[in-house]
Amino acid sequence: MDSMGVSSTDRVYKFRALSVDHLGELQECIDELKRAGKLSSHRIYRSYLRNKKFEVPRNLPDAKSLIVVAAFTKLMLVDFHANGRKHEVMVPPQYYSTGLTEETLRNLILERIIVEPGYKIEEARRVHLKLLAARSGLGRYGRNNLCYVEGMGSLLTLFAYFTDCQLEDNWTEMRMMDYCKECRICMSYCPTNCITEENFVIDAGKCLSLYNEIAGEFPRWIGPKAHNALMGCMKCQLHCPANREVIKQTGRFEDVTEEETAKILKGTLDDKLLDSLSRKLREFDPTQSEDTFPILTRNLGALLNPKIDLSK
Ligand code: B12
Repeated sequence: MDSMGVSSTDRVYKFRALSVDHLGELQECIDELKRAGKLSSHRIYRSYLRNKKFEVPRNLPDAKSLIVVAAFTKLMLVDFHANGRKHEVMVPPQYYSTGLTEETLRNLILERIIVEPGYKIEEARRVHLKLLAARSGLGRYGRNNLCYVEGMGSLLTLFAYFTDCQLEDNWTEMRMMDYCKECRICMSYCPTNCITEENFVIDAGKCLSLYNEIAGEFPRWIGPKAHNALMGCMKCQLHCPANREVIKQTGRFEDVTEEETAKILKGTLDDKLLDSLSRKLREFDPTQSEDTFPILTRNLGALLNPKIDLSK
């Protein structure tokens, strides 16, 4: 399988396959790090990892290969109007809908990657995706622990599928990008110092994204200047030399009006606002329900409150 890129009219994907014979080795990579005390013991982080396991799925017991797919996903910007000014805010890949449906992905894999009819596929929801991408040669780790794919930088979404089709096995040594050998830019920009020299694995318990993706108050040790995106964090990716080209493709959402911004900051939600934000921010999670809207209020407040006077 040497042609690893697939593009449709408006999307770019890259993929690689691995034999399921490596599932044991893949799991051992994670278990070894756990035993060596290299993974943060933070409760929320551990809860994300708890349901992950490299194993053949029950409903596809004769799976032979795993296909890992990277879909290029742009950084987006949006202007929030407040107090007569525009405040530009980043919406990183991962936090808005690109419109890529499960059906589109399945069809892409069956028709463009497997091609021969009659094979089954099953989404691998419980695997560590970056490790799969790195060990299949699809991508390489950056010092910031993210996966970089040629032509996409780190701006991508990973997916994986099991199949009963035997595809070429691309098992590869795990490597860090050459770029990172002498570079420490991501370390110097990380607002919470979670990228260190001592441990290649980031200290996930300190990563801003761990806190701003979910409800609740921010811990006090996260300073007001740490916040930089509507959700997640862009600091370790934005200034990365390996992202220089792909950052140029940054897109823009429709502006959020003065009236809408004020409602978000006050936490007053109505159907009209939910509808409008869901459309403008392309289904950004906290615009999806009353339960998650307070996350938007908190995150936008952290970004704008130091800059605007809410009493006006
Ligand atoms: C848990 C999780 C988080 C946690 C923990 C992050 C983390 N680094 O583990 C939190 C909430 C903090 C988080 C944040 C983010 N996440 Co997240 N997250 C995940 C999730 C669910 C699991 C990740 C995981 O397995 N972690 C466990 C660790 C141990 O795995 P690892 O980081 O790959 O570590 C390996 C390397 O360190 C390597 N290693 C160890 N030593 C050495 C030494 C050398 C030299 C080398 C080369 C390698 C190496 O071995 C480790 C294990 O094999 C995945 C989805 C999935 N199902 O995989 C998304 C995922 C990793 N997240 C993603 C994204 C986009 C993000 C954010 C950028 C979002 C944002 N804008 O804020 C940040 C980035 C933070 C960062 N710098 O890593 C994308 C990554 C895309 C990419 N380009 O890599 C994923 C794959 C989701 C997706 N479907 O696309 N995330």
